[in-house]
Amino acid sequence: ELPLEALRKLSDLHPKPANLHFQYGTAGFRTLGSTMDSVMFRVGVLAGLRSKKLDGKTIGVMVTASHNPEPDNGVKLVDPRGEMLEASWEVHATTLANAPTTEAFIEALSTLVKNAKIDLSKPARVVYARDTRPSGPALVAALEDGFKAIGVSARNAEVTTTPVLHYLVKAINTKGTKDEYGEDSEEGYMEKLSSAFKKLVAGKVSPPPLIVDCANGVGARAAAKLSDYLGDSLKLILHNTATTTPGALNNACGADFVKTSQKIPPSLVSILKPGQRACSLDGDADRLIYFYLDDRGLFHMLDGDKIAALVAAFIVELVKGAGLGEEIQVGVVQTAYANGASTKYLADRLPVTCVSTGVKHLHHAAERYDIGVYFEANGHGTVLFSPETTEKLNTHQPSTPAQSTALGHLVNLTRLINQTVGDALSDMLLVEVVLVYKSYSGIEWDSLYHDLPNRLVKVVVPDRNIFKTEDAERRLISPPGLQQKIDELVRRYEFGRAFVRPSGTEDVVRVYAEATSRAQADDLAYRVAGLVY
Ligand code: 16G
Ligand code: ZN
Repeated sequence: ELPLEALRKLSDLHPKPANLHFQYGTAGFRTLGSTMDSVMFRVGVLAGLRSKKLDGKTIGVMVTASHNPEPDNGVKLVDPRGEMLEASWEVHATTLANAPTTEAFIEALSTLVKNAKIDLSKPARVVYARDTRPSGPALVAALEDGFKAIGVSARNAEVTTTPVLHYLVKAINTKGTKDEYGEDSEEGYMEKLSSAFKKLVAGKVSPPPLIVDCANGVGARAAAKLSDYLGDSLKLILHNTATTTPGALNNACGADFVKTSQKIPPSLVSILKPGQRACSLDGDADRLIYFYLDDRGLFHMLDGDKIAALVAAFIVELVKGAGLGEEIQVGVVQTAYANGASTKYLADRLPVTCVSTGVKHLHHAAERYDIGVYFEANGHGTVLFSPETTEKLNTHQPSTPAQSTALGHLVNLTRLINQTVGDALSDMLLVEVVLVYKSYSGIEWDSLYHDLPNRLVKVVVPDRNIFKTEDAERRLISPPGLQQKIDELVRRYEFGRAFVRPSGTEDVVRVYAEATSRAQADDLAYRVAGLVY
C-alpha cells in the first residue's frame, strides 16, 4: 500500500505550478531552478519506486543543470549499474511531474505501482548529490521530502560531480560482489583513478603542467582533490574555481563556452602561453574540451572528436600489442555532429557507427563492441570494456614481454576510465596518458586530422515537434519536402554536409553544416536555416 497520509501531507508542501509543463528529456528535467520544487519532490518519490522495482538496488539522483546558465537547474536519475534511467521510466517521470494536484499525483503513483508491478514492501535505497548552483540546497530539501514520503533510505553524497555520483551508484551496487567497482566514496573514486594513472605513466617523463578551466563549477572542487592524489605524476593548474561567486558558473568559461564559441575563455587569455595545453570542464564535470594557442597566438580546439581519434587509435595499438587483435574488436560511436574529417580518420582504422544525439544512445551502441569508444563532439564520452573483454584482459597469458606490457596497460585503462558515463576528469587523465606515450604536444595531437570548418545555428520555430528525423538524425522525414531542398543546397558545396534536428533540451531546431572553407560552411548553415524558418 502507498503511504497515503505521508504522501498527501508532504506533496501539499510542494504544489505543482499550474501553468508549467515539465518533460524528462535527454538530460532529465532541466529548466529554471526556481520552478522545480514540485519536480524535485516527485522525483524523490519516483526514485524510491524505481529502487523498490529493482529489488532495493541503489538508484542515483543528480541535481545539476550541467553547462546551462546558473539560474537553471535540473535532476536526473541513475540506474543501478551507473547508467542513465531506462527509457520507459522517463515517461513515468514526465507523467508524475505534470499531475496537476496532490490527488492526481497520488492517482498517477497508484497507476504506476499497478502497471509496473512494483512490490511496495521492498526496501528503497537512493544516493544523491548536487552541483554548486545556488538553487541546489532548497531543491535537495524538496527531493528529501520525496524520499521521506515513500520511505527511502537515502545517502547524501553532498556536493560532487555527475560522474562521481554515477561511480558511487555502481560502487554501492557491486560492493562485496566479484565485480566490485571500487570503494563507494569520493575518496575511493580519486584513489582508483589516480593509482591507475600513476601505474600507466610510471617511468615516463612527466608532462609540463596542464591548465584546467573548471567553469567555476563543482569540477573545481573535484579537480583540486584529484590534484592532491596525483602529486608529481601530473601537475594541474586550476583556473575558474570561483564556485561561490554569483553568476560566475559557466559564464564565459567551461567546455560548452569553448566548444560553441570556438574561443579561449577570456580569463585565460593572459595566462595561456603558445604551445601550452589547456582543457575546460563543464559545470558538472562530465564534458571535456582541450585547446592550445599556436606560435601566432591562433586558437586551436581539440574537441570530443579529437579525443575519440587519439584514444581509439591508442587502444587499437595496445590490443594488437597484447596479441589480442583477432579476438577483441574495438569500435567507435559518434553522432551526426562528429566532424566529417574525424569520421574519415576513424573509419580508415576501425568500425564506426553513428547514432542519435544523447548519451543513452551512444552508451548502448558502444556496449555492442568488445571495447566501445564513444564521444560526442561536445566533449562528453567514455570507453566501455565488455564484461567478457575485461575478463579476457585479466586472464590472458601473454607470450612475450612486450605483450605483457601492453596487456598491463589495458588492464590499467579499465580502471582509469569511468565506464559509467562521460567523465571530464577521468577523460583528462586518459588523454594525458596517451600524450605521454606518444610524446605528443597539443600540436601533434591536433594534426591527426584537420577539422572541416563547420557552423551550428539555432532556429526558433513555432513548433519544433513537426521536425522528425531518420538515419541517426541525419535526414528529415517531416516536414515533407524539406529534406529534398536541403539535399539540393548541400550538393552545391565541396565536401558539404548539413542536417537539421529538433533539440532535446531547448525549444529550438538546430542546424549543422560543414564544408571546405569557413565561409562556405557559414553560408550553407544560414541557407539551410533559411529553409527551416
Ligand atoms: C545533453 C546530453 C548530451 C547531448 C545534448 C544535446 C547528457 C549527459 N548530455 O547535454 O549528450 O549532446 O543534451 O542537446 O545526456 P540538444 O538535444 O539540445 O542538442
Ligand atoms: Zn555536463
